Order: sequence, then structure tokens, then C-alpha cells
Amino acid sequence: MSPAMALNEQRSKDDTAEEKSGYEKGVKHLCEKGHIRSVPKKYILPVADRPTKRVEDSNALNQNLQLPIIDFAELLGPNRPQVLQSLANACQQYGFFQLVNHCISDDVIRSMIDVSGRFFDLPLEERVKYMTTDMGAPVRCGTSFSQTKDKVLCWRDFLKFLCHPLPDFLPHWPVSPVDFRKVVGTYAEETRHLFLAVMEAILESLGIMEKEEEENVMKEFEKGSQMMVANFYPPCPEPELTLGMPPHSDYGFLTLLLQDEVEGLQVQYQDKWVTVQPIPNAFVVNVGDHLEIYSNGKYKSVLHRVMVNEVKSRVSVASLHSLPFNCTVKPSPKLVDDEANPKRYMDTDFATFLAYVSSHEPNKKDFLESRKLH
Ligand SMILES: O=C(O)CCC(=O)C(=O)O
Repeated sequence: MSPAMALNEQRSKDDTAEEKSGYEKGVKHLCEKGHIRSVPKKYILPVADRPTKRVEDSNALNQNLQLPIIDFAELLGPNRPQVLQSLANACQQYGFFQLVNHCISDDVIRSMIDVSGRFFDLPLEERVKYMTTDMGAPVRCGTSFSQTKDKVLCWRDFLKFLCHPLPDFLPHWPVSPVDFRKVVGTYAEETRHLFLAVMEAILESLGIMEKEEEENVMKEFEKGSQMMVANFYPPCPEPELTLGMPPHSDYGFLTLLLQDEVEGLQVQYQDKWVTVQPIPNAFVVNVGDHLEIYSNGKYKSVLHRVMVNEVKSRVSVASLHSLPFNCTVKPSPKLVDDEANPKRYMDTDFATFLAYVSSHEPNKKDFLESRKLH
């Protein structure tokens, strides 16, 4: 039998009912059950959606392109005006930047990546305690992108959990690994403070300086929502057929993402996919849908996706920040004027977002598109 025929034979076996129910337990479990030599059918993307290796579509032409780097320490010093300008350019042109020289210690960062990896190393019996498809659960372990809706599954397992206010949510978090709550509690608090400092700078970069409005928004952010997502992408035997995450944008104001040393994150830039080179201990920060709405379209919530690879597993941790879940997000009155800059988005709230994602197939930036006023 030719290798191709052998692979096809294995793929058709994958589609038994037993295999299908196994998918819900995640990709890690799938890989542990047996030596996976091919990607099961359920994970194979239509040709047009596969991560292509063709030079004209890949990032090869943009090899030297780096995301803008924002030095947090400089932002707090005498060069703040220049750094605010770089921040504005990054949010307008890329929707992404890397944040270095921030105040979170290497130890806190390393421990967060480490404990996330150890969570996914736990036996399935331990992880299964947190598996639910209830989007309202404070802690949710799952797989793929939108597990119940994806026609094609993604090569990714995740743990999502709410973080703020910490005393409300920490008692729901996993008790294993034993240091999970301590390590993640510290990390969650520190990333929240970093988010607040970056958000304040972003408001300033948007020209929202009038003390009253800025302070009001900042007070809302202090009470705001924080959700953490730890992602685990096992090595994949045929990475050209599938993705760790499909192209998507994030719902909140800002996402602070930590990636380990394995590359995989790609950002759409000028219609091309550009790989984000991991910088040790840096955060990849991106504009979310809410900030695009709040800035009346000035700052861009940009599509990104995750590639997998044949050799190494990869861990990333995203911290998503927004206003409190019961708040409405709308374009800032400071950034709207009827003549030159009319309001471009409808007001939106979290319940509308949840209702939308629960009733639609996940597809790129559809939610944000649905909020646009034409
Ligand atoms: O794993 C990554 O690098 C990106 C994760 C991501 O896009 C997300 O959690 O929304």
C-alpha cells in the first residue's frame, strides 16, 4: 500500500462514532491515545482555508517586517509624547504591538507559562472536571475554536477562566497543579495593572485628555472584565492541513498575549499573514473589537490566526480586558462629529455579543461587521 493510501485508510477509520465523541476531549487526548500519523478528517480545512506555503501568500515577502515595539519604561518617562505617537501608529496601522520593558518580572511570566503547560499535562480525568460547553461558566476547559459550532475542528485545547474581581472567581479555578491559583492569581493581578496603564496611554493617544471623560472611562476599566485563556497546541503530523486557531479578532478592548518560545501566531498585515517572532518575556498586545468601536474605527481590531508545527507543542496565554460585562460600548463622543467623522458603529453590549456568537458560525470579524453603521 502506498503511503498516501495508508493515510487515507487511517483517516476513514477516524470517523467512527467512538472517534467523534473522543474529539470533545481535546487534541492532547487524541494524540495521547495513539501515535497519530495523520490529521483526522474532522481537522482538515478546505483547501482555500489551509495555511499555504506558497510564497505569494505567505509571509516570505515580508520576512523583515516586525511588529512595532513599545518600550513601557519609556512610556512612563520624559519621552512619553513620542512613545504615545508610536502607540497611535501601531494601533492604526497594525492593530498589534509588542510591549517590552514592562514591570512584570521574568519570574512571574515564566511561572505563568510553566503552570499553564503543567495544567495541560494533567491526566484527562483531572481536566475533564472543567469541560463544559456553557459559555457562562467561570472556568471552561475545551478544544478547537468554537467547539459546538466549528465544522472543522482546530488543533488546540484551552482553559478559559474569569479573573476579576479575583475573590469572586479564584475559588472556581483549578486546584491542580497545586500552585495554579497562587501563580495565576499573581499573574492576573499584575497583567490587570499593566492593562490599566497601557489603556490610559491609549486614551491619551486618542486625544481623550479631558480629565472628566478620561477618569470616568478609567474608573469603568478598574471595575472591568478580565478573562484569561491558556492555549495548548500539540505537535501536529500534517500542519499544512489545519490551524491551531482560525482567523479571528478579539472581542474586548485590549488583549495581552504571552507566547512561549515556539512561533505560531500570525497577524494579517496588508492582506498577508505575518509571523510574530516571540520576544522573551514580551507581551503581544492587540486592539480588540471594543476598542475599534470606542475609537470610532481609528484603531483597528485585526485578524490573527495560529499555525501549528510538526515538532513542538506550544503554549500561549491571552488576557482579554474590557469594561464590566453589563456595560455598553460605543464610539467616544470625543471622536464623533456629524460632519467629518460620523458615528460608525452601533452601541453594543456583552449580552449582544454572546447572543451573536451563540447563534452564528464563527467567521472572522463578523460580529464587528454586524455592529457597523453603513
Ligand atoms: O496562541 C496565540 O498565539 C494566539 C491566541 C489567540 O489568538 C487567542 O487566544 O485569542
